[in-house]
Amino acid sequence: RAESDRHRPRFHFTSPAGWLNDANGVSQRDGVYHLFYQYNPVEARHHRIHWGHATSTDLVTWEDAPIALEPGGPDAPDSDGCWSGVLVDDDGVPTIVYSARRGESESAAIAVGSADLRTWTKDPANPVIAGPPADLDTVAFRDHSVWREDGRWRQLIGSGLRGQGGTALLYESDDLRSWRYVGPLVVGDASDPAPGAPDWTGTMWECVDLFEVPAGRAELPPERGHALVFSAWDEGVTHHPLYLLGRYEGDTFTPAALRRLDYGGRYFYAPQSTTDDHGRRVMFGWLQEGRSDDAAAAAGWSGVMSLPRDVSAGADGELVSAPVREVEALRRDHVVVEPRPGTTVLDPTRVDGRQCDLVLTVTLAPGAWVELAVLVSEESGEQTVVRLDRPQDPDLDLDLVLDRSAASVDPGVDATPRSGPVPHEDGAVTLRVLVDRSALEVFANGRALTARSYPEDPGADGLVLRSSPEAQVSSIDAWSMADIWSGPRELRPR
Ligand code: DQQ
Repeated sequence: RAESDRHRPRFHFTSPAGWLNDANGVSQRDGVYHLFYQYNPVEARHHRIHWGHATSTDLVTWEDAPIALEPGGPDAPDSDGCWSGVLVDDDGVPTIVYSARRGESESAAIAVGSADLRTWTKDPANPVIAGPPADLDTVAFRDHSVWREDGRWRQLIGSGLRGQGGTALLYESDDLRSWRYVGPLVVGDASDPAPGAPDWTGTMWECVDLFEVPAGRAELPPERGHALVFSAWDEGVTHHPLYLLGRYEGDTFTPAALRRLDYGGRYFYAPQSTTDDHGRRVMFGWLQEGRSDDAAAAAGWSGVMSLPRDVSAGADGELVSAPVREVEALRRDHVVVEPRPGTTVLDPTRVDGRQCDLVLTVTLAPGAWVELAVLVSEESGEQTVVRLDRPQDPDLDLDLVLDRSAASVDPGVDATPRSGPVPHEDGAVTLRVLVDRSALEVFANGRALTARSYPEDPGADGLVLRSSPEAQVSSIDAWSMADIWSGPRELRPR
């Protein structure tokens, strides 16, 4: 079974067994990166969630650490799960702030770690916040963004105000244990944009993450200096990650713009980020499955962690992301392909199409298009197509489209399209596509589109470039990517 599962990624982080979802406690301490994650080590479904833990010194290869948190006994506030949260440094003491789950009830809890972060002790006084403020009619109460400011702690907890929209509730504390409710930092409007829109803000915000936008290439006006990232949720449905650009000051966040963080929608869900020693904003997101629960259960694993992303402001001040440059260390066997007009087939003996990094520089005249088909099988006709279209109106953004209509002959996998706008100057675009078995990460001028694809043909490793005559593809740089485990990562169910 799982060892031979051809859909299991080889250079993305996956859990050693069972189920993985959100990134938690994303941080760097004494030079070491820590990635905790929502984890069910027993089976590949979301149930009795633990905190898994892995460490890395290079953001590329990972070493498993012992499970950090597991659900408490029948009377504990976290008897049904230790849900998402963060890791902070409390004057030298590593401290986790997480959501305790018992039945449907949600509260905030803490645990302190040994200096090596391998042993965790839950606070006997948990929960430290028993639930949402009694006078608010809330939709859910979970996930945490915690920071130090002006000599005290502040924290946001994701929630929704019934009849209004998603929100982040602001609290403050001197000691991480006793918290004072301040108020909603900002409240979304669940009626605008409309439900179903790709930037619908949902009725509840999961995994709120507030940070100062790293300036990157832009001069940031103060009214757009902060980003509040959240994942729009409604009635048990995980919709998509969004962010507000705005200004955080005092007890409020004044939004200036609402944007989509990743055009893959729920395939890059519940991201969490931290500032590392290089001053980068490093972000991880959860690549959900696009196959059925039964298929994941049969495989014995579910969920992939994204490559770490370096997130900063693009030239227009909006967030752009790219895999951290450390990922390039996995590149092998550089191939430069001179594209031909029309169709170019990449030589499968020179690039491993199941596991590769592809970079294209393209200039699209108005009306031009280019598409890169990956995971192509001539036998089954399967192909996953990444496409860029330039509208006739030269002032409009490019359209980035992921077409999975022929991605798999398995009717049980998600084939819905994904798309979003890509800003450009005179049609110039750098397109980067990373394929890792079923995991796909696409970046076009810094706009990300993440998804999953599950061809049935084990030999679906073809790479084909097609373009219209008005498209100029100057070059294709292609690399096979190394495994980060020695061979496929074996499952080690507990
Ligand atoms: N996943 C966690 C929650 C969070 C959700 C539970 C987002 O804390 O709201 O596993 O995917």
